[in-house]
Amino acid sequence: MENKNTTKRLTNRTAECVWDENRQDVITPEKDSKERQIQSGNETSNFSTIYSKDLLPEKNGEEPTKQFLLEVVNILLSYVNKSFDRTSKVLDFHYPHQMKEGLEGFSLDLPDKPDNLEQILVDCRDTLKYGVKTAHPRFFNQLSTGLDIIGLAGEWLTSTANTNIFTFEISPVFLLMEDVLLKKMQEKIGWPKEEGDGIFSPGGSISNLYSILLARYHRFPEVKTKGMAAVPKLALFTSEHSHYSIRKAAAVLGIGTENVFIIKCNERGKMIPKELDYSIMRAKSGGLIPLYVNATAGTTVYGAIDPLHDIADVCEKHKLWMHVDAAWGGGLLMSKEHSVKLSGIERASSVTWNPHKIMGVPLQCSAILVRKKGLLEACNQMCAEYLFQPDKQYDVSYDTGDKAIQCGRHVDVFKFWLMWKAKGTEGFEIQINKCLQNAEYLYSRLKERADFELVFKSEPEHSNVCFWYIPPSLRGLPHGLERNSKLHEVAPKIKVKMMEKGTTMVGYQPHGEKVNFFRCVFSNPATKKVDVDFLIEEIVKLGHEL
Ligand code: ABU
Repeated sequence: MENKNTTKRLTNRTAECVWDENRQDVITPEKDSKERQIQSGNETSNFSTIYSKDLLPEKNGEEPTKQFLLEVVNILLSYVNKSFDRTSKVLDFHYPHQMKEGLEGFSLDLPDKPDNLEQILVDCRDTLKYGVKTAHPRFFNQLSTGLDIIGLAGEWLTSTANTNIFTFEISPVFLLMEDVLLKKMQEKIGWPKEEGDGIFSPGGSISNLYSILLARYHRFPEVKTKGMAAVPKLALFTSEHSHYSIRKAAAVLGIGTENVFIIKCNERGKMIPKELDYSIMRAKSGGLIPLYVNATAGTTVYGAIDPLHDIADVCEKHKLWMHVDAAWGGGLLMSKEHSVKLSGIERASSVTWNPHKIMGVPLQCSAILVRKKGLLEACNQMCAEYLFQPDKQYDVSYDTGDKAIQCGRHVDVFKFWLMWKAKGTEGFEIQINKCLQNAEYLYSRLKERADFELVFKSEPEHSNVCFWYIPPSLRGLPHGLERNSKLHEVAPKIKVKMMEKGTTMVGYQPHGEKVNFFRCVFSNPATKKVDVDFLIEEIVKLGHEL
């Protein structure tokens, strides 16, 4: 499985290594020959004779560990540089069967005998090579894009610390950082200082699940011990443009997707508060107990922000829990220019906010923020004695892990805390404003062109721009079924070519009665106007013959 490129690359590595002179001084003839190979700079065969068992904590494992990790860093640095390089591809696409068959020495099969570290390094490099460069300035496919270098350092440090964020005992620094971040986020939401609680969770869907769990426990605390048999038939409300995780959480929590009432939106994708009011009354007259309303601040496809004050009024009228799913829109709270769009969020009982989206924190980083202090713990606490001993030597209120529905929890806060330190609040503001400026630019470019149609005519509220490309063959057709069915095929056909060519990536989907259209989202601060122009021209190039 010799790979010429790898051998060449590993040989070149010699010049890049920083040797530890002190370590070389203490080499003795008895030392392991592998270590001597490394220190003599005999690089070509180095890693091919070294195995993971030779690394720390193995005796004399310091030097091979250092050289191995330096090589890994070289691979990662090369990837980081390529990710930001406009002349490199966004992806080197291969179909699943091609990957499974194995590509140029890259095999997914797992061996019984260990592979040597040369192969492990090749595997690291190839894993990145055949993946997608989500930090590329021309990757517009997802809400989470970009690569923040400080955030990356934070993630590396987190993995190196390799601890679990459930008790102060084993995460003293990270737990206090989590507390600091949650308080800052609550302040941005606008809750009074004496209120507010929260926890970081593994993604927006889980944060949304927490919100329903809390709403149910708040109204029917007996559910914790007696289960759903002790609870009347509940009704939840969310808009037709909201995220599917609300319905999924209803299924998980035993409420049932049929008891999630889907509220109509206006043409801009915003929930219509009157429709919400009618729907709540209909649910009541059908014998259900309305419990919870999810308002969305930044819908997944349109980027629409529901009218939060009007929805809060309806919730107050019917005494319902108001949750705001601001997974996507929460970042706008960091911008003086755009935070006003979320006015009313301070009236919510709970908020989902994903810093791993437009704030650019490396995946994953999502918070569920709850206005009522103590509710999270009361709802989820199980007091496992082996972990949450009440007689520890410190204030055990810092053992926040029992607020979570998980036991083990990844540390998602350090990279976020480090980024906030490195940018300041104003750095996030600049970054977010830039993303929205890119969206405004794309919107204004498309508006003036005859070969594109915008899905909604008004200016973007967030950084989503939704549009159809109309190839010449469809331009003369009258609007109707035939045109729609042809138009429905355009975006997927362009997307296939785009993936195979690897120059850019943008998502598409149908929505309601609207046939397949592109959704371009901006969350990467590396993207510039030139990339927006590139996207437009690339779509035209790939689609004009269709
Ligand atoms: N709500 C999860 C992210 C969806 C997206 O990136 O399009």
